[in-house]
Amino acid sequence: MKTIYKRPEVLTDAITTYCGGCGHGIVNKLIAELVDEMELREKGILVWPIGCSVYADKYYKMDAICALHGRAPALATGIKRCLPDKFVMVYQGDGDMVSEGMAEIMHAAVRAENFSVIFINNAIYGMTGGQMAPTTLLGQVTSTSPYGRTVPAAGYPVNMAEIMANMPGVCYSERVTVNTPQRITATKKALKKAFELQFENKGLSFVEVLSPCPTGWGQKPMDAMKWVDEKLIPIYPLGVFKSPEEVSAK
Ligand SMILES: Cc1ncc(C[n+]2csc(CCOP(=O)(O)OP(=O)(O)O)c2C)c(N)n1
Ligand code: SF4
Repeated sequence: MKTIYKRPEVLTDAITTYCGGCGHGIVNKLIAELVDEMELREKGILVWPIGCSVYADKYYKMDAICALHGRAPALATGIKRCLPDKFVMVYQGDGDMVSEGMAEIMHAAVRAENFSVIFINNAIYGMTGGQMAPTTLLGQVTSTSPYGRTVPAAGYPVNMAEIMANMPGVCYSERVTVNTPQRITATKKALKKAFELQFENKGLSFVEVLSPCPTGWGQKPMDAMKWVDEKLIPIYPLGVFKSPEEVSAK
């Protein structure tokens, strides 16, 4: 009988710690599928963050390391510069990247480091109990903004995909989401492109994924999927903000 679907071979038997309806689980599986399809298992090193993905190194049968808070791009820089033939992927949440480690991602982009970055934007600190993150929306109620985020108290949400697109050292920046089957397919395509560009040595490739966090948002999984459409996408529009075609046309 023809196999039309199977569990990615790179995955271990570990049960993930993600909540039901969490976007991390979907993106983690897309990464596993791409590792299998692109034969990255032997040549890849995955750099994981602090946050709900902190245990992700246990999910893949391949080399991986967990970086301290926000430091994944700095750690990946060392790995990639020492082992330039390796495929290096960085994975970070919004608290980890934009709050704890904004300097690291910005300087990695400034230096045009040649690795791929997946940025999981769920507009909240998931792991530690739903606190406000730099990506939290104005008016969004979190455990540390019980009356909603305001500009005088906490400033504006940060649009990372647009910021990264403006950095000369970044070759590709796209924002995607995983709240429908079609968009999950589009996310896989974006990740594949980011991974492929690394083999062309064009600089940092960046994919932001709007990711539901039903637990942190205090919503049921299906409501969280709808909330992505209703609240997140208007502030964080989907799309390609920079592609190598544009870079070479300049
Ligand atoms: C220096 C330091 N600051 C903060 C924390 C607490 N902490 C651990 S994970 C995390 C944020 C995780 O949020 P995010 O990166 O958005 O990932 P998510 O859990 O939502 O996937 C924080 C604040 C810590 N352990 N150490
Ligand atoms: S708290 Fe949120 S981000 Fe963390 S595993 Fe649960 S749903 Fe996912």
